[in-house]
Amino acid sequence: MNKNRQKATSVLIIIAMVMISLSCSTTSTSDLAGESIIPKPVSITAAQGFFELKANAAIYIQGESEELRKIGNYLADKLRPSTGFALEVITDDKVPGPGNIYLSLSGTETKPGDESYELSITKKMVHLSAKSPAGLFRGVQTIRQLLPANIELSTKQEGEWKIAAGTISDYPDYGYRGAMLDVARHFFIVDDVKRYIDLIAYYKMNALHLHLSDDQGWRIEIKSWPNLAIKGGSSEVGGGAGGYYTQEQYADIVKYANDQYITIVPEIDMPGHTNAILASYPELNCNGKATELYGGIEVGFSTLCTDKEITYKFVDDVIRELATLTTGPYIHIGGDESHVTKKEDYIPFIKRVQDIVLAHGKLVMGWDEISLSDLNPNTVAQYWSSAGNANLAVSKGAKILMSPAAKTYIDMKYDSTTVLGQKWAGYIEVDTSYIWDPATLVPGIGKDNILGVEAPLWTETITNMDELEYMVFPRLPGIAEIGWSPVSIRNWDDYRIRLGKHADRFTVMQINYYASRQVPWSENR
Ligand code: TNX
Repeated sequence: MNKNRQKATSVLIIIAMVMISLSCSTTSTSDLAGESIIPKPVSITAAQGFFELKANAAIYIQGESEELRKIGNYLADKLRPSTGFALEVITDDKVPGPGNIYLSLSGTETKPGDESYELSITKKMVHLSAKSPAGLFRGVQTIRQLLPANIELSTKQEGEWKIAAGTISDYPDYGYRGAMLDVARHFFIVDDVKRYIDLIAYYKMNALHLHLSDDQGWRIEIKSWPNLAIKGGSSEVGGGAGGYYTQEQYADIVKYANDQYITIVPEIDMPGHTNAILASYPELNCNGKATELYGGIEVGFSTLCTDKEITYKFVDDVIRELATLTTGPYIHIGGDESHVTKKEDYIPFIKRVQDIVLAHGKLVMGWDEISLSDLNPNTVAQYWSSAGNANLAVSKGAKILMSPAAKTYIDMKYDSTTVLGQKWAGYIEVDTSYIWDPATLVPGIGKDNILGVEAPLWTETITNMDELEYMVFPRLPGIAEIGWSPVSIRNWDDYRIRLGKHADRFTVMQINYYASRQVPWSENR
């Protein structure tokens, strides 16, 4: 080769290298600010380069705390199967050397359950720090979402595990971000509930409200009233066998949720939506006769007998047992659609039930109708349909949990072609469920009045996990974002693109989702 040809060849090689590096710079690992994180973090600053997780990496946790070790183990469990790396979890007070992930607590927790976190990614290290373990757990979800989607697979993958460099500073807009699952209309077994917990945790939600009783079924063992579960648990919509959680199983669900910094809010709906109770104990009916079990989907036809003293003994026993199983602050007393309870009976009933809940050391949540009664301080009214009720609750000093049916009822059909679901609150396409602001939706109710947001899934038409996931995804990530990300950084055009990129994650996590045409999905379906 003569000198000139040598020169030409090296120029070509240099051009090729530049082109390769340019094309690499368009991959997702090059720009932290361009990553598709849901909920969108409050602030992201991108830097040059990336961190690469390699086989010799370990997860260091600061100090000897059992709780932090658990979070380290959780992260390791998520990353080990697909990377095939050992990812030892090491407790050490020293900042680790290069190549590792480091979880540490910093500063002082200003309020209990502070969920803020800071994530710093450099070529040398991924450092997640937070004021509380809950904040670390939320930050871990960000780390998962920053790695390639294949990180969620359960078998070893070939591939590079890179995270773009930069810093993220993040915290939630609302303290309560929840989902509700109706296990009364159709029963869902413990493993299903655990999967649902895993899925909502991925989007940084922190509450799961379980609708444990309704006309069609009673789902929690109560030792002092055993027939509730035995008889009342034996039915569901459509005539299926139903089911219930033993107290041990229920405690297991609560613990499983708590380990992911999710609070379980149990609901016993009363005085309406009570046919399963009335079928199990004749003495709770005004006429003393048990009703038939019910497998239909009508609402508003049943009521506890509010004049009988035994009704309050029943409520007291149930709430006492439930309170001992409840680690979170709230017990939900329902109170919705009591169409056959006279108003003059409903009002004192709700007042008395609130007092019972408080006497057992818990705070009250109830659907927005409870605002017709006196409300104890700290009672939360869950707005679902009546702006008047929600305003009344606020005027009585209550906070509001926002679950507007026309936006957050994820049992509503997406459009006229959706087979599952109902449509009484309207069709809810992905944009409809995303484009709203809790603080301005209901005139008279502002941010200071709002505890948070919750997406209820009623299950009259939903019978299994595949169907559940189809209704939940992709609307739930959007509602999680509404609860977490400030309205100033939320925007549908940006969100739909980020959501589209989550298709790969849905696929590897085997989530059955509705591929709305409003969203540019990242994979061909
Ligand atoms: C209304 S929302 C109900 C539920 C139904 C739901 C169906 C609320 C407090 N009550 O009993 O399951 O509609 O979408």
